[in-house]
Amino acid sequence: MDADIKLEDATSNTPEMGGGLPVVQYWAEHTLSPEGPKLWQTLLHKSACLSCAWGTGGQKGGFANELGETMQRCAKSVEAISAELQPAVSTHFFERHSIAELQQLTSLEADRLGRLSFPVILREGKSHYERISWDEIYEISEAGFRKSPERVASYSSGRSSNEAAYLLQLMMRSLGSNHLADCSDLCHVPSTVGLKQMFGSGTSMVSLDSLKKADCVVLIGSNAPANHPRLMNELIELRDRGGKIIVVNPVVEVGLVKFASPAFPLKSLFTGSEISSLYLQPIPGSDVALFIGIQKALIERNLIQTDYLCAHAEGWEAVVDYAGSISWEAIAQTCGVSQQELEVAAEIIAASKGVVFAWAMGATQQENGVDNIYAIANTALLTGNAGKEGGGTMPIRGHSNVQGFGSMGVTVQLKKESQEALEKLLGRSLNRNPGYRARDLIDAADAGNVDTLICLGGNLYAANPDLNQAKRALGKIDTIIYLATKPNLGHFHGLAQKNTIIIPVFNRFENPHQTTTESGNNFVRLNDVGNTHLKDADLISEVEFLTQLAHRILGSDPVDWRKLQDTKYVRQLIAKTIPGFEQMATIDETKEEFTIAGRIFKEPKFATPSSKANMFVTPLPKLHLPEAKEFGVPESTPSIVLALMTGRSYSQHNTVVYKPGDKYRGMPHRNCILMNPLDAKQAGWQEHQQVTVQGDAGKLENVEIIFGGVRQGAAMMFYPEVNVIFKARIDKQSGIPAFKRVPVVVYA
Ligand SMILES: Nc1nc2c(c(=O)[nH]1)N[C@H]1C(S)=C(S)[C@@H](COP(=O)(O)OP(=O)(O)OC[C@H]3O[C@@H](n4cnc5c(=O)[nH]c(N)nc54)[C@H](O)[C@@H]3O)O[C@H]1N2
Ligand SMILES: Nc1nc2c(c(=O)[nH]1)N[C@H]1C(S)=C(S)[C@@H](COP(=O)(O)OP(=O)(O)OC[C@H]3O[C@@H](n4cnc5c(=O)[nH]c(N)nc54)[C@H](O)[C@@H]3O)O[C@H]1N2
Ligand code: SF4
Ligand SMILES: [Mo]
Repeated sequence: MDADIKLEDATSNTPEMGGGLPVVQYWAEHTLSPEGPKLWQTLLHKSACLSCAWGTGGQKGGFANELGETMQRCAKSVEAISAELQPAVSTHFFERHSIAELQQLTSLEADRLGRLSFPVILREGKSHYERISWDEIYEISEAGFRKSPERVASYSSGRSSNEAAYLLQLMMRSLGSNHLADCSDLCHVPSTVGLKQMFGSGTSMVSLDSLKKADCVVLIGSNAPANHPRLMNELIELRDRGGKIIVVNPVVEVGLVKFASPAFPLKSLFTGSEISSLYLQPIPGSDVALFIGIQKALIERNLIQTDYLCAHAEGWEAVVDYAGSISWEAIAQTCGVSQQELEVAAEIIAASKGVVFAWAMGATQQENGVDNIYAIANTALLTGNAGKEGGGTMPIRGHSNVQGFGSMGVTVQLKKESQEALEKLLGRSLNRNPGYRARDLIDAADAGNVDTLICLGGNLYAANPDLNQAKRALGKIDTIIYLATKPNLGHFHGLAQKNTIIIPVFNRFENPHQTTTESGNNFVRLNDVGNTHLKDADLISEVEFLTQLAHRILGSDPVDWRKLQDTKYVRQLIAKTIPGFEQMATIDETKEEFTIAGRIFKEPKFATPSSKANMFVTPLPKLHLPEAKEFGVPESTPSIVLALMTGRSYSQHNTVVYKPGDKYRGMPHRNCILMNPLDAKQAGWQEHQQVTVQGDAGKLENVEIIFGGVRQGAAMMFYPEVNVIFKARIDKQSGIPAFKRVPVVVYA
């Protein structure tokens, strides 16, 4: 930790540990409330948790992980379920409230309107959404998708099922479009791109049972206590068996220092468990430099595994040479972490038997996101920690089925095997033009190149940087079809030029069909059918809508879309066309959930043509912040330029806010900026003072300063609100926007 930051000062507003009694209290409040019985029923339903990709629940029961260990449901799961169990938006709501009024709602207010329970349309020139018949929905949608394939697109978010995802891509590819933008384009796309290059497989190579054998975890850019709470159980157990945890994060997240998990009530609920053994606080966006430093320390101490590298890796000599050629001064200056600390990290890693390198958005949402993945995985390889029991690379995935979407072919980089299998199925070659990723889609729409867009869940508008651009871009699309469970900001701001349709769908635990999902650990879950609490609701399943639409546009040859309304047949197609999913063919009979073949590497034999890992040199990033005057702030105004990290508060799920504040960071509401006390004091400001925070696309005013354990020169704010102030700066290798290093100027 930086010598100049005292954790006590920075975190005087926060609880002394993550998790703890507030979590139990939250459970009790909800499960004992009037919604309690339905909540319990849903928690016990045999389906995967809606919230994160850790993937609790399924056939082994609502509380079990894939190894059958129970007590694995967290409060975030309850939060997600309870939002879905809200009553319906009232029948006359949209007649009574104009778009202008709806646009005044905050994310939380939009979500609190309740569940969508009937389809609506906003027609060109009209001020209100109105109810629409299914016939007209299909007419408009069909006309929309009969446009040129290059001008139709989809966006999706990883809460829907594998079956819906598969059908979406099959419909789009049958139409001749590759424009399958997905939330992963804003999330783990650098992990997918980077890991595929290196290991031939774009997902985690570590299974849960292998993680349980690790004696060291390097946790990079993850706020797991809030976003993947059950991963904390694994970290607690690792510390209990004498293992070490190195945290890499510019912010001291209190739950990564100490965490009290309700899964270990006697042991830890009151005292908490120590999590980090070493806490490194780099400058935002500098992780490549930090890992080059660790590599350099390993090389200088002769701690790299040369025999392993010779046998199992290509390109390692260049990586070693590069780390050797960069000076310690340049490394320490770029990442803001001292040589000494990096040497300690290197020694811990080298002394451990099995090291898992795990990361989330702090590593991926950067202008050099793919280089971050390379640098992390290079470090794993240099120490022989890829392809072994208890070691490896582990991206911590986001949405509960986001990884399944990628596997199902909702990606602009379709696997060769799948492409060939789909071509065989469709009896013709697929479009080879690269499709739009999420950011390309916004830019293409802004340039007037998109006529029709279907959004399978999500909130494309609010998930993007530069909300004014996103709004303008979506406004140039003729027809937008949103399939959603609950209203969100996108439905009120992301409006098409002619027709915006919102179609209410069943969620995972209500679905009339069996569905499957895939966790971040490559484990496929089978979700039982369910029913909805909504009375007289006119909901549709995603599978039914997609197959009906595809049938209208494409007929029944070569694909009999209507037959695919029975999802068993979709699973049979998946088994035939998606490598590693062969077991899908029998899952309906066996009910056996399974680990996808060819992804978990317990031996250093990878999925590349040579079976060796490919290593790539990662250039030291040149991090530069503009001066205040470049933002147009005069020198006479006291100001400070900071690297702003944007992310999630404790009680939100992506663009959907459940509760305003974040008690674990001491931030009482959403219009706060978490700052280092020294930065604020140097600018002459007090805690709780209000400031303006300005980026290159706009500003937010009356932002309250909160002192926190964030390193000097950096700050943190919450999305989606903050997305109005900055433009996208993109990683050229993966197309992801740099949400975690936004240059801003702050002034009073
Ligand atoms: N409850 C809940 N669970 C969720 C979600 C949710 O919104 N709510 N969202 C889901 C989704 S889609 C995702 S992608 C995941 C997100 O899970 P996370 O990635 O854990 O979430 P973020 O809030 O984006 O921030 C991650 C961390 O990155 C750190 N960070 C910022 N910049 C840097 C940097 O330059 N370097 C390093 N090393 N660290 C940095 C931040 O301080 C923060 O602690 O969670 C999933 N689970
Ligand atoms: N500044 C900043 N911006 C970011 C990020 C950041 O860290 N900082 N993170 C990025 C990341 S990692 C992600 S993943 C994106 C998230 O982007 P998205 O995935 O696009 O957004 P969500 O907020 O998760 O979408 C929520 C909506 O999904 C709908 N929904 C929920 N369940 C279902 C279902 O079963 N079916 C259907 N059809 N709809 C459903 C509901 O209507 C709900 O309102 O945001 C990105 N944007
Ligand atoms: S860790 Fe993730 S998958 Fe498991 S219960 Fe919590 S939110 Fe659900
Ligand atoms: Mo995400």
